[in-house]
Amino acid sequence: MNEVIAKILRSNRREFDCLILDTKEEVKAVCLREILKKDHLVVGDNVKIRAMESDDRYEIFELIERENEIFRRIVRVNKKKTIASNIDCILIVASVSKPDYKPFLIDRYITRSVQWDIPAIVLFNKMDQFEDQFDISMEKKKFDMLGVNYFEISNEPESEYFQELDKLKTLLKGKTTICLGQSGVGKSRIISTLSSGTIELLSNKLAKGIQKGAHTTTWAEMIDLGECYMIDSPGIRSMAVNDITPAELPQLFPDLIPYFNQCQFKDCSHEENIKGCFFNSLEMETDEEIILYNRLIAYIKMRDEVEKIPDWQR
Ligand SMILES: Nc1nc2c(ncn2[C@@H]2O[C@H](COP(=O)(O)OP(=O)(O)OP(=O)(O)O)[C@@H](O)[C@H]2O)c(=O)[nH]1
Ligand SMILES: [Mg+2]
Ligand SMILES: [Zn+2]
Repeated sequence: MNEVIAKILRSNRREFDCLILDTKEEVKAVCLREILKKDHLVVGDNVKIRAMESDDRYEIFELIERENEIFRRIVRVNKKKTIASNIDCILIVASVSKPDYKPFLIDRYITRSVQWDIPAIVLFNKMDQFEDQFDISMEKKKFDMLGVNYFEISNEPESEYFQELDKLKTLLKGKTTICLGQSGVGKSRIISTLSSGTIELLSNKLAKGIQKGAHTTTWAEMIDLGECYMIDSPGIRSMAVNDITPAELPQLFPDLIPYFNQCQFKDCSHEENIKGCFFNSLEMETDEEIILYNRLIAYIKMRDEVEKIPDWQR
């Protein structure tokens, strides 16, 4: 049997669900031990597989080089843990109501998207429940300033924001997209809506799976929507940034770098009333200045967090 290229949709400890790219046939595959030793295969990986003689499964004999990775570093053992690969787009899902919108959490996801070098789109979900709980226009302005695209959406068909999901779908055509965001913001339901109802009760299915095997290696699962691939993920409990070093953090705020460069001292801490700090000159009269200041606060919060970790632990 010839070798074919397949994409990993789901990974279980020993076995992978793979989609043969040419034929769109879903098959089970095991991985040659020497590959597993070298790389830990993840959802989104493209692999070369061939049919096995012993049973009707396939074997993975080569990992095709990844274009990018969604990862964290494990601080204590100094290892990289990859969660998914070959991602074209990150959907940062936020809800405008229940759970409340948390601006600083979105800033953290944006920082990660810069670190991973993958473009992000912010979704303001549950717009059918929006009653001016926060100043959404300022948030939108912030994303405009950051060059981050956003959509205001709702999964309720009678809401005027439901149509926005069609626009999003057009944008995601042909792409592999991962949904990230706090638990309860609607990640699973968005995927279900985008599938036009062909994928139902995804959240229930996933939730059950998680309960069953509390620590299975299945972190995320990829769904083939025909026009695009979507990866659902369980709500991330912590968006700690403690695996980022104080030295690399400023580069993850490219919007602030031109202003950092205007501070009189190279090692400026940008704290309040620091001599020569550019940010002291902000008069907070325009929206732009307020947004800039809020981005600085987001930066300082993350910096305080990364500086708390002693270097030997990183
Ligand atoms: N009113 C309203 N409710 C929504 C909307 N989108 C999702 N929900 C509800 O919000 C709840 C959580 O949605 P899920 O899709 O399970 O959220 P999730 O982000 O997948 O959560 P985790 O799997 O825990 O990470 C469900 O009860 C959904 O029906 C929406 O646009 N409007
Ligand atoms: Mg879910
Ligand atoms: Zn400064």
